[in-house]
Amino acid sequence: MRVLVRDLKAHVGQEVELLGFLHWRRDLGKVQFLLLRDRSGVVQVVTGGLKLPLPESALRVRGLVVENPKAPGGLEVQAKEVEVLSPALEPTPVEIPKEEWRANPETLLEYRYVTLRGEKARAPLKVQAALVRGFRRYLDRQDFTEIFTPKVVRAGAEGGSGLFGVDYFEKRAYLAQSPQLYKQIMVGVFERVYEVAPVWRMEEHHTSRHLNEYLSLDVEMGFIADEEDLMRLEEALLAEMLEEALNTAGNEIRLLGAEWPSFPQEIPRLTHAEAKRVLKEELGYPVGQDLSEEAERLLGEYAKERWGSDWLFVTRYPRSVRPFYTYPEEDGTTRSFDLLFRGLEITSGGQRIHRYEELLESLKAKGMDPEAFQGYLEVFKYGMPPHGGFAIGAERLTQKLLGLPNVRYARAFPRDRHRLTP
Ligand code: AMO
Repeated sequence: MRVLVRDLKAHVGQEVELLGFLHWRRDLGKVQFLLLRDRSGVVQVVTGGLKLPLPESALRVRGLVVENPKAPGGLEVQAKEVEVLSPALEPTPVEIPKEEWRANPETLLEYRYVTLRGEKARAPLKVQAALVRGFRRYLDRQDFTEIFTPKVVRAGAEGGSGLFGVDYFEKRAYLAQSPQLYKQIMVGVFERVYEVAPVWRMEEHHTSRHLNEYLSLDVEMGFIADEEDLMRLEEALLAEMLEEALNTAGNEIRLLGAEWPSFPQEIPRLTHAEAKRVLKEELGYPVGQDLSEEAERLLGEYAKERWGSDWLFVTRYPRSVRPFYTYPEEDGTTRSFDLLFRGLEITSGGQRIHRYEELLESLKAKGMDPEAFQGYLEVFKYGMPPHGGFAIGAERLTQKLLGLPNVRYARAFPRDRHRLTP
């Protein structure tokens, strides 16, 4: 019977068939020990008189499941037959089971097509898939519709810089920085929408939290009262995402020794003005309008200390630091928020301007060319409801949840300033 490694316990004393990869091998002459890895885990296999192929070869093993307290996981398979389905032709560039993925990032990323097979390397991707599943499931239940917007676009939605140009026949086009404008248009269609898709940012940063291509989890909702509705939605949404990850990727979370966050019913909120005051007066770290990486880290610590929370909403950013579509208040602030998780910004969002004239004004005030936003502006002549939304950076959330040293480990094939392969 064909079984997965994780189900072996139920088959002690029986003969089973396993399919997987040669994770590790040790040849003692008469007997050979090998570890077989499949999508669910790793198990020890003992065999005799066999010339084992190189690690990572694809194998089919038939054998008897026995208990062995000395074997990892307490079980072992005594092989009756080992078939090499496809032999590895070369030794792997790094040893997969020992992969010290914290130790040599460049090598690990360079050979990502095979280093990703390591249990620790692949774990964040499994957790991320679960987070995305929770995201979709919660929003589906709340009557949101999943949308698929173009990724080759006429103009950038998040400000002029940071766009990758593309040749689009005789025209200049760009890779989408976000689905912002399209998700707003789609609010006029479905009222509640979401999208899970990659976005591109041409940023020179070489930091542990920036990618040039990342997965954006976008939400947009119509007929809201204000940005408070959005923050409440995000609280419930995140709770379900975390729950789904814990329920379906618990092994991966444990393997990485991640400290799962407390999830407060209500995430504490701090206005931008108040955050600045706290930074200056209580933490001795004066800042300008933009909250630097360090400022966000300090606010994260502050939230932990003051409220025991890993999460913090910073709200009401000044107009000068938010995009043109953000809903302004009379006092120069906006109905906007960022969500910091353990001191890292994982979400930006807010209410949007929903009236044509105001939007036009706002574009001009930011020195942007309304021409470039034609297809978007038009829709505001046709009755757009008060609306707003937010976007979660999937890799950043995964990184912080799992305590990964770098956001690159939360993406299978990261694109950064110097990396375009594999
Ligand atoms: P913003 O530009 O703040 O907002 O992006 C939203 C979230 O995306 C993540 N993020 C990144 N992750 C990895 N590498 C990057 N270079 C990077 N840049 C951003 C962050 C960030 O919080 N349209 C708005 C969202 C909205 O208002 O709905 C937007 O794109 O987690």
